[in-house]
Amino acid sequence: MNTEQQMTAKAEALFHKGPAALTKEEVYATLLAFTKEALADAPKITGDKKLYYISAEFLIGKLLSNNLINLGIYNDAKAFVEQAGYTLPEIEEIEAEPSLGNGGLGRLAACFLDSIATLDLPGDGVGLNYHLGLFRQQFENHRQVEYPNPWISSETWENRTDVHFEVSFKDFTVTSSMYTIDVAGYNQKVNALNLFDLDSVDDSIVTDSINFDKEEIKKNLTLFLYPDDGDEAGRRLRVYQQYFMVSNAAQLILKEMDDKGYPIEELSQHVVVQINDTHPSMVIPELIRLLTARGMSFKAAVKQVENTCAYTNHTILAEALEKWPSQYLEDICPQLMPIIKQLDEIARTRSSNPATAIIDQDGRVHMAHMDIHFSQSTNGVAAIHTDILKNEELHDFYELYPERFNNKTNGVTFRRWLIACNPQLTAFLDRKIGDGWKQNADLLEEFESLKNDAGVQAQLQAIKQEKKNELSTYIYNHQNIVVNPDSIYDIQIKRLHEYKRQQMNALYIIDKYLRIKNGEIPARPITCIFGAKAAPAYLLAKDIISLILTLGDLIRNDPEVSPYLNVVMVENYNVTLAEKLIPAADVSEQISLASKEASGTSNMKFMLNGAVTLGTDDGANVEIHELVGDDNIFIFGVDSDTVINHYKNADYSSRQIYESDPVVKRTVDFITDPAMMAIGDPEALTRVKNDMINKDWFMALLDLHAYIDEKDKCFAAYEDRQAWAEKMIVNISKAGYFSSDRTIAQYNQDIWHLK
Ligand code: OX2
Repeated sequence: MNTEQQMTAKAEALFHKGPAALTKEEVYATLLAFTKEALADAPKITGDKKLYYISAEFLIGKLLSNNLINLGIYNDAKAFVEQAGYTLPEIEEIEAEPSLGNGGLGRLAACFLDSIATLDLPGDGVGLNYHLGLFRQQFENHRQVEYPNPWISSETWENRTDVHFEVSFKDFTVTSSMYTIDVAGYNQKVNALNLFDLDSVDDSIVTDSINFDKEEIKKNLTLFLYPDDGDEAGRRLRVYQQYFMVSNAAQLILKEMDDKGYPIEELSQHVVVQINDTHPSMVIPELIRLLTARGMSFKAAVKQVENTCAYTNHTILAEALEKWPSQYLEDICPQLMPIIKQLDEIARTRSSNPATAIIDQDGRVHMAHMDIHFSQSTNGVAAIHTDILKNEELHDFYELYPERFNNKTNGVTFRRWLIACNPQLTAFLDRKIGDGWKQNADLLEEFESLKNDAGVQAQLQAIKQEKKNELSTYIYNHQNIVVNPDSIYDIQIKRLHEYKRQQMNALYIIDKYLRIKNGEIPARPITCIFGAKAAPAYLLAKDIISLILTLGDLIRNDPEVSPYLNVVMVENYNVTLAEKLIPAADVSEQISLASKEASGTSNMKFMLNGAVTLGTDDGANVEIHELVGDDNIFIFGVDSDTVINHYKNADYSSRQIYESDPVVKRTVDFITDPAMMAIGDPEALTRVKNDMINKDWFMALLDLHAYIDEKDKCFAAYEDRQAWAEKMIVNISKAGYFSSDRTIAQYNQDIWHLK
C-alpha cells in the first residue's frame, strides 16, 4: 500500500467509510491519527550529549502541515484530502493553534526545535502546558478584551507520558505530569517538546474575562502563560510557575542521565542546558541542589552546572530583566535561597563591583546576573544587540568574562515560513533554481541572477497578487472588512509595545489621512495592516490598539479618503494569521526605536516571502540592510548611538518637537479630534496623546518626519513595478542567511558541541 492508500485504510478503520463520505472533521481526525503514528514510529535522535532547551514559551503554531512536510508525506496527504473532496487548508482550519507562547521569543524557540531536529541533533524542549494560553483577543467598542484561549482537546498532538516528578514548594508538594509533543525534523527523525503540568489544575476557576484566584496554586499553576503581574499575587504566581518548570526540567535531566547510566559527575559531558531568557534561570540553583543532595560537593556541583548551562539574552528592556525579591523565593522555594546566597558570595569573590552582584542591596535576586556568572555562554540574538550587551548593558560582565559573550543572530525555519505558508513561491523557486535550497538555504542566492528577467518578475508578482487576494478574502470572511487587493499591503505584526512604535505608524496614517483630505491623492491605494496583542495590564499598549481601531473606522466611513487608504487590525493575531499575512505583504514595517529591538524575526520571514523592509537600523534589520544593500531596503531614523546618548543625557523632549513642528503638532492633535472622540474611547485617545506630548519614552516624535518621508519614498518606489520586482528578488535571494538551520549550526559549533 502506498501512503495515500494507508491513509484511506486508516479512515476506513476509524469511521467505516470511504474517503468520499468523510466529513472535514473526520478527514482531520484521520490525518492526525495517521501522522501521530508515523511520528511514534520515526527514529528518535540520540547521542552521547543532549541539549535541553528550557523556555517559558514555545509558540509552535498548528502542526499538521509542518509534520506532513517534515515527514515527507505532504503530497500523499494532499491527494487523500482531495479524494475526500476538500483542500488541505480547509482541513487545517479544524486544528486549534496551541497557545503556548506570546511573541518572538516563543516563536524562535519553536523554529529552533524544528532546526535542531533537522540537523539531527539530540535536543528536547522543556516548558509548561498552559491550558488557556496567553489569551484570546477580541475587539469590543474599539478596545482589546481578553478571554481564555483553551486549545487542548481530545484531538491533540500531545501524548501523556508516565513521567511524574515531585516538586516541593514551601507549604506543599505537588506531583507533575509530563506531556510530550513529537518534533519532526526535515529528515524524518524526531526529538520531543516536553511540557509539564499538574493534574489538579482547574479551568473552571476562571470567572470573568481572564480573572481567577491567584492564590489557589494547585488549581491555577498552569492555567495561563504570563499571568498578570500587576499585583503581588500575580508576581508570586510567576515564581511558582518558574520553579515548577525548572524543577521538572532538572529532575528530567538527571533521570535521563540515570537511565543512560551516566554518572552525575559527568553532567557537563552529556548535557547542555540552554536558558531561554531569564524565566528558566532558577534551573541553575535547582540543579546544584539536586546534585548536592546526591552527594556531590557544593564546589563540584557549581562547576558542573556552570559548564552545563548557557544563557540567551533577548532584550535590554529593564522591565524584562527579572529581579525577584528574595522574600518571594523564601516563601515559595526556600530550598534555593541558601544556594543563591552562596552563588552571590562566589560572584562577589570574582568581582567586587556591586553592579555584578546576584543579590542587590534591596535583597532582589538578579536572574540575568546569576545566569552570566554560572554559565559558560551568554549570547545576544543579533550583531547590534550583542554589541550593545558588551558595550553598554552588560559591560561590567563583559569585562569579567569576555570569552563567554557571543552573538547568535536569530533565524527562522523555512519549512514553516516558506514551504508551508507559501506553496506557490516554493514551487516557483523549485522550477527556477531547483530545490536544493530546502536543504541548504544559501542556495537561494542563485535566484538573484534572475532579477532582470522580465518573465521571472511577472511570475513573482503574480504569486504575490495571489497571496494578496487570499488575504483579502480571509479578512472579509473573518472581519467583514473589504481590502482592495490592488492596494499596497503595508504590514506591521508583532506584540504591541511602545518601543516597537505602532503609535508612530498610526501617526503616519493620520498624516496621510489629512493630506488626502487636502487633495493630495496617493498614486495607489494603501492598506495598513496591523496584528498585535497587548499585555492585559499594559494600559498604554491597549490604548494604542484603541487608536488604531478608531482610525480604521473613521477612515472606512469617510468616502473622501476610504478609496485611497484603509487601516485593518486583525483580531487575535497568532501564528496561523502570520502565515497568511506574511506571504501577502508588500512592505514589512520594522520601525522600532534603534537599539531597542534585540533582533526581530518577522523581518526575516517577510523578506523571505518577497516583502521589502521599511525600518530603522535596529536588531537584525542591520544585517538585512548589509545583505540586500541600500537599494533594496528603506532605512530611516536616528541611529542607536544617538538614542543611547539621549537616554544617558536625559535630554529628549517630545514636547519641544510637538510645539515647534507644525506637522507633528497637527498629527498628534488629531488623535483627540472631535471626529475621533465621537467614534473611539475618549479616555484612551486622550491618554495616548498626552503620553506622546509629555513623555514619548521611545521617541516616536523624534523619528516621525524621517519616517513619513521614507515611507512616501517607499510607496513611490512601488510604482516602478519592474524595479520593485528586482527588490523582491534580491530580498528573497539574500534571505538564506536567516535560516534557523544556520543559527542552530552556530549554537552547536560554539556552545553545545553535540555529536
Ligand atoms: C524578543 C525580542 O523582543 C525580539 O527582538 C527577538 O527577535 C525575540 O525575542 C527572539 O530573540 N521577550 N521577547 C523577546 O525578548 C523577550 C524578553
